[in-house]
Amino acid sequence: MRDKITATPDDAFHALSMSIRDRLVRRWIRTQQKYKEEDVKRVYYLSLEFLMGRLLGNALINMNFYDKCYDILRKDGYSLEDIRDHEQEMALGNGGLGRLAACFLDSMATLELPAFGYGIRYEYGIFEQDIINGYQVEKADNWLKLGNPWEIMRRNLIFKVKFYGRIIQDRDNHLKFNWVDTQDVNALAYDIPIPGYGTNTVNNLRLWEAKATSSFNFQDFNTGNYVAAVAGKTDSETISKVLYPNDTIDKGKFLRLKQQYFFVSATLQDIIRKYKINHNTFDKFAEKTAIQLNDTHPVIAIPDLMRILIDDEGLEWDKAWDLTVKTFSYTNHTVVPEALEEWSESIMGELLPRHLQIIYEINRRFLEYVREFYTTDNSIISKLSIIRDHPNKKIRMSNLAIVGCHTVNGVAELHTEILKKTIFFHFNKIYPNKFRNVTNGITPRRWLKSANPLLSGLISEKIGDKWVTKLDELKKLEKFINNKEFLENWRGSKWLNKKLLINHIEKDYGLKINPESMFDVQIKRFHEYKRQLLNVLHIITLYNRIKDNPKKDFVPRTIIFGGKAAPAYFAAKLIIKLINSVADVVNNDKDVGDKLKIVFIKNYSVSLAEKIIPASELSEQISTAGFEASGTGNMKFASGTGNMKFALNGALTIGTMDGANVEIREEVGADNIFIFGLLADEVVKIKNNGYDPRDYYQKDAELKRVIDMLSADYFNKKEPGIFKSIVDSLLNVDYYCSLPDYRPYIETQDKVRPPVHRNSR
Ligand code: NBG
Repeated sequence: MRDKITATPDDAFHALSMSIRDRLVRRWIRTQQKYKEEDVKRVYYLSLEFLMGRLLGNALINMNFYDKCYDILRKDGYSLEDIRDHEQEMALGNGGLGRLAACFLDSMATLELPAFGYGIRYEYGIFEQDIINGYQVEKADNWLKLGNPWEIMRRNLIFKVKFYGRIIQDRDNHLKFNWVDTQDVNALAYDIPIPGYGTNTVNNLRLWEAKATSSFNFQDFNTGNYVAAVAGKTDSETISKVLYPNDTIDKGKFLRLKQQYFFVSATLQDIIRKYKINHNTFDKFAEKTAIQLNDTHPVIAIPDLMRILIDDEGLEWDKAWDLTVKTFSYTNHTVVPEALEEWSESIMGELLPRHLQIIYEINRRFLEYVREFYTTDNSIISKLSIIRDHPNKKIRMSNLAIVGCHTVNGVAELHTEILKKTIFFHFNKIYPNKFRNVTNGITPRRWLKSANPLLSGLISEKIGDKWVTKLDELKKLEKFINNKEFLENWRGSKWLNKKLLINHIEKDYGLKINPESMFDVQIKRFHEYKRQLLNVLHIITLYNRIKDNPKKDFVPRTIIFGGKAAPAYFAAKLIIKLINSVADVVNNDKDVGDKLKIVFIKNYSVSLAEKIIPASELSEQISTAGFEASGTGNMKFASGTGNMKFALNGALTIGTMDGANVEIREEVGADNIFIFGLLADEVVKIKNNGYDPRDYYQKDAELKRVIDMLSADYFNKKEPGIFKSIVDSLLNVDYYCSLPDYRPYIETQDKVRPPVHRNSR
């Protein structure tokens, strides 16, 4: 018990959240009851990642209670903003894939769809990033240490998940197998309410925690071996301990396959339990159940449903297969072939022997079909096979997904086309209607209404607030395109948002930022294909120009970076160090002054994105064309906003013809997005022709000078040689085509004009 004097801000956060959750629980129970009574078709979104961010502000906004709550608290001497800042982030995801899952939950609840999210309740989310001497240092994200007021433990909802063991053919039915001598782990459910905006619908996100089936091995315990006795318990509970911090590539890790099957098995048992409340047979299963697989991570669900239907429920193979394909669909999030998940056959066979057997049977039947109706060419067949034979046997999870789902979608038009024309070419020929595009989107509740109250207030004042659920409404703003007062207020809001971000930067980094400078922002995971390095080449170019000509008129810029690199991804981590080294020199150079500042905001997260994006004026979406499946950061203010010319005074985009940029250009018009660089097919062509990056280096004096400075340790005098691998890779390989895109990028950057600020006119 605390009173007003002893209560900490954290206490205030917990008290407020609990009382808001209480209000949600009533609606939540009603929603779930209604789904049950009406026996609706349910959609289950299975994802190994949910990058939810903070929940309090979002809940208040969706319940239409934010302003009222704000006033009540203020009267009591509390600030809602401060309280919100005390919420630990729910950072159970790496990047776009996990954030997309979170946005979908918000949208589905708002659309009142009977949707259920399923995932893992990781004890540790994505690592916390610190920057020490310019280098990324990882720390554990102990987000649950103070408890989580949003989750409700369902102590009666526990499922047993089996691993290892062996299989025995059923004596009476040769198609059935019994999976015995297994090592079991319990999955315990935790529920998080997902309120829709402006509706009474409250959906559910169910996350599983791993619990040992029995706490001790009594044999060991009795012989005095206490540590060995509890070791088994800790071992099984490590399954839900920590989120894998890689994005894009997570290959071959045993624990990760365990995580995948753990949450899939518990989820399918739960789905079937719910189905059986209203049904005695499986006849209607596919009519009542849609399961969306977020990337290949939950694809083991396909053989698992087959196993349940055949071994536990006694269905024939054909019937089980028909239901399975009609139930599942799969979203692909990457075209990089080396990033597609594969599991070694021996690992799969050891951990999930029955599943491996089922996968072989699925593959046998599929290849039989291919030979009969498509081709007998073995080189094509070996590409289509779910099992890869060479150099060692692997299960290709994407091939399994395509065969076992009724629909496969890419996440932007270009991406879907690349899937159909390249990596899944033959699959698309075999199943011409299976591939579909669903371009990623974002929830305007979090990314506009909540993150940018100034701008959203302004918008609602002019056109009402229907835009919060129907972004097309924003088109109505075109009427005000020449309205002086509106434009003035628009600029004012951007100015204030920049000031808020400046406060944050000055407080945390001790840097003085020029509010008149253009805020040029690249926030996303660090990956070579995203080309933060190209951005650095631009920065050094600007630096040289200022140094050469300090008196010349120059568009001042503050260039902001944020993002984490996978802990084992050396090249990406070195780019973080490079940015910080360049920042050190540029920010402290008297000739540069406030014309150019570089800020690396550490520990980039959903809540930091909510602070940075409203203040940004130029968004960098500069991946090598063909590599970024979609990009969700780029959509924050662009997608669906129609031809908002006045976006010229908001955030512009500079980018390649990649991912969703292509569609965004159609939406916002070519004058609100600066496009440059090689197209996806040109990237392929130039690589096939074996281009030499040194040609670009030799022919472009400005570029040569930049690279020579890196070779000469200009930015790292105290640590000579550390950037050698960057220079070597640029000049000798340049896999991501930074050199061919350098000149077009620089020329396009030169054209970007800053928005006009209130105070600068
Ligand atoms: C990522 C892509 C992004 C895309 C998100 C969400 C993976 C495997 N892929 O371009 O790199 O925006 O998925 O679809 O995380």
